[in-house]
Amino acid sequence: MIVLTDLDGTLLDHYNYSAEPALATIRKLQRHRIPLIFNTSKTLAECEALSEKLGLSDPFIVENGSATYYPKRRFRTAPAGGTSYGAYWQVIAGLSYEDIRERLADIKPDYRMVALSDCSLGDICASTGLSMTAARRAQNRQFSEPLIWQDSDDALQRFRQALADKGLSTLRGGRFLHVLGDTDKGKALTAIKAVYSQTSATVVAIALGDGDNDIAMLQAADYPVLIRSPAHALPELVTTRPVTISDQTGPAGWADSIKGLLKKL
Ligand code: 2M8
Ligand code: MG
Ligand code: MG
Repeated sequence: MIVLTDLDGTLLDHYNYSAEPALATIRKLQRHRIPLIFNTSKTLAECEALSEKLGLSDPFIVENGSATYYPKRRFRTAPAGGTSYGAYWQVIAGLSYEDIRERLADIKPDYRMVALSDCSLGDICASTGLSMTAARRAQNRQFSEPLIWQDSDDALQRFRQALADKGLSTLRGGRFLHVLGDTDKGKALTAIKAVYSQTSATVVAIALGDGDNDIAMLQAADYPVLIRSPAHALPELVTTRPVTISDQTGPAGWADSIKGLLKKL
């Protein structure tokens, strides 16, 4: 069994980014040697810091499926497509940040939006509730550009088409609209499940998320879990698999849902 989880609004509280209500359940997964894999909009720098804080040593998938980092101390040899990146094997599925910025540059002036990378650190802290250190890690992007969309829904449709013509796609997170290459959290789940399947006979994937950008991951999972949000409605999930919907929001709902599934499976 493997567990893939979104971070903001799922394992972490939407407002204060705390995982506290989930800590005992994280330890339970560790005792059972069940990998806990972040699958998030966040950056490598953000994932590394959180992974260390929570005492984890599992892989993580960053920037909405754009790249997966496998710690070398857990994975002796490179997974398919992996190249050495410091203490990790890096498998890239998306486009580089520079490439995205370049493709976006021609389209951007036609719409009203602000890119995260053009915001001051103070503005990021104010709009997200992140600390200065955390905001710096969020700005350290490799594969995607989060935008604060300020234009109409009609304009958004045209923007999406213009992006598609340039090989870019968009995904909606809790606060930002993310521009990235042709990838998502679902493709990343399928790829990492294949890696685990090389060493285990049956790999079952539980996935937990609260937002639109989690839908592809939840559809690719064996046991999808929708986590309620204090800030927005549940996203619409169409699947034939048994869906768990948390009663509580954020990390408290995360913990209850995992405990329920562990009892059942
Ligand atoms: C952004 O990601 C969240 C994920 O749902 C969002 O779109 O609201 C990213 O910039 C991430 O790196 C950052 O930590 C987060 C902070 O709220 O916002
Ligand atoms: Mg989320
Ligand atoms: Mg997210």
